[in-house]
Amino acid sequence: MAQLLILEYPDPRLKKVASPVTAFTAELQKLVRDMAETMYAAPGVGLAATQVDVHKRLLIIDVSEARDDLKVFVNPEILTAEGEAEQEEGCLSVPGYYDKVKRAARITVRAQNERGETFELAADGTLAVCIQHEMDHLVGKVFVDHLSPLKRARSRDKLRAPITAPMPKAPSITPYVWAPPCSRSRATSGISAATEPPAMPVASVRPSTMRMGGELMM
Ligand code: K1U
Ligand code: ZN
Repeated sequence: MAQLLILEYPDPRLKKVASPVTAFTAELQKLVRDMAETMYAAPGVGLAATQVDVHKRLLIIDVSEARDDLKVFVNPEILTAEGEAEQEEGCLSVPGYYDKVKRAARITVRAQNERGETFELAADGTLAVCIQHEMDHLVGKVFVDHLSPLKRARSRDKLRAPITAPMPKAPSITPYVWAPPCSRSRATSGISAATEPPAMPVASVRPSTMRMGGELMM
């Protein structure tokens, strides 16, 4: 199995429309396994093939607490949709941004599994939200596309913004063995606030925005 790279908004490849799966091959089954490994590692509750740059109508979901109920939807279609529900959503392609989106409260879906067998499923709650969210990916839509232009710009800015974290400077004469804050806490380090080095804001860029030879993508 392999973990796949998840595309991040506003990568233009997230806008591609997926085409139907016509061959239920060992290659498709490997893609399902790799997507599952990627989703569980992220961690996420769903993943669409579009997000890993495969433009086929395939998505996976596991909303179970035990993370042991993987659902595979190939060529999914919504048969019925009713009611309205507004729930906070996140997206592995828009890391760190969450917002409420209005969707149908109850849906029925027809899809095939990875072996090509057709099934129908009625869903409500988080499963219904997640299926609709993942099906949007298959037509090139990300959840922030449901938001106002202002909120969408905010989500884009959040992905672009450097993270400002307090990072103590190592003193020149150390009365204790200095370690960066990630490897100790004030409670466990045994040093008081008075002896701790002053906090200094240091801009750091999250690694996901540094792909493409270290160049910022947005
Ligand atoms: O990127 C994705 O499409 C996956 C996304 C699915 C989703 C989440 C919430 C509402 C609608 C759709 C995620 O999984 S984001 C991460 C997340 O919500 C989560 C991760 C671990 C445990 C519980 C939730
Ligand atoms: Zn998503």
